[in-house]
Amino acid sequence: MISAQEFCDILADRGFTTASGVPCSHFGGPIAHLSTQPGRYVAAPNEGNALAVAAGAALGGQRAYVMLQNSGLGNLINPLTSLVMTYQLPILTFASLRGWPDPATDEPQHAVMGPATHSLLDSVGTPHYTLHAQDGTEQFTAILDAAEKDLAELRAPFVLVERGAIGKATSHSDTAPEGIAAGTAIRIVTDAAPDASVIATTGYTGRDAFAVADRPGNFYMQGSMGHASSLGLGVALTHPERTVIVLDGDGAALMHLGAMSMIGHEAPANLIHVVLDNRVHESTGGQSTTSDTTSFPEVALAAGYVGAVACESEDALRDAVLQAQAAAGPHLISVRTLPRTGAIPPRATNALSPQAIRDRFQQDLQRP
Ligand SMILES: Cc1ncc(C[n+]2csc(CCOP(=O)(O)OP(=O)(O)O)c2C)c(N)n1
Repeated sequence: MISAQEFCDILADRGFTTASGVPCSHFGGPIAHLSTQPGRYVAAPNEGNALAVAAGAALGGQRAYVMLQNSGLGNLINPLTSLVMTYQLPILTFASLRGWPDPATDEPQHAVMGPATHSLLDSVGTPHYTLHAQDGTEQFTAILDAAEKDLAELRAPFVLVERGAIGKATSHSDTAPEGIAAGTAIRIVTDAAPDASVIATTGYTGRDAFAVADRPGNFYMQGSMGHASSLGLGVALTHPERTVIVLDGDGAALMHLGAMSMIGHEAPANLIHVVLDNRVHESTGGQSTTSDTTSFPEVALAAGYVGAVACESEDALRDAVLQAQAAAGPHLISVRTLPRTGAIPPRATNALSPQAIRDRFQQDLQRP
């Protein structure tokens, strides 16, 4: 293992002074380390944006690198192939290896991408190296030496990073957290809408929802970060008689913010989009999102939602959910939530297979 500081310093010594990315817990250390120094890390909403930021930096004459979870390769493959490889921009990318080498030791949402990561990069013809958990600075330096040759040939090498290959660093925030506990907020929403179908975004939100308010009408969306509201739209359009609630995270909502324009345009009267805004990617270690400078209610109203409110208290949240059910939507409810404390509850897929989650959700939709 190399430490987070070593990772960043070795890259900085080679002229890679800035980075962009979307968090994976594998990169929690470097992101926390870089985030303490202004201008060294651009927190991107999705992996394609991160790569394009690095491409822009390369155009501007700077060396930047990208960090992402391999589940985000889908977001990145378009700008990789059509921008970076087409214009031959030398970018260095670090991708984690969730679901690899043995997908059975990881969560089900990584089972397809884990074993496919190396061959996916092979299929687009971009070079890649693997940083193993036991590797030290010597191996890391050798990998970077090889990657430098690719960069000199205007290629875009990837370094695939095993779990535990890079050390952790503690992230800290100067601002005191405020808001409602996430589990409490979820319970308030589901209690106020007992007949609703509920779609919970990936990460801790789905775990909390499973712990505090499991019911057959809940769909726990592990993976597909940022697509909970689009899935909710599809369900809402198919079942206009049913209230559909999306429990989103700020990081996830920002990842595919364009979904809000689609929802505003389609205007499903029965959709309530709840954003649990804790200002961080808590599920991957608490890296900041950019939600402190984005107002979800204002975005929603500008995108065509019928109603949008920010709730500061438990009573306000309860009232907002009741009112949203009484009037045609789509509605957005934004709630400031606190960082979780104590043990995080287990994932729904510890108890239910993805297929069981699908089947009971579909059966529940048939309920009169
Ligand atoms: C495409 C993609 N990129 C990255 C991840 C890794 N990931 C899982 S949960 C998560 C954070 C989600 O943040 P947010 O929506 O704010 O919810 P919170 O964790 O704060 O509850 C991230 C980055 C992922 N699952 N998918």
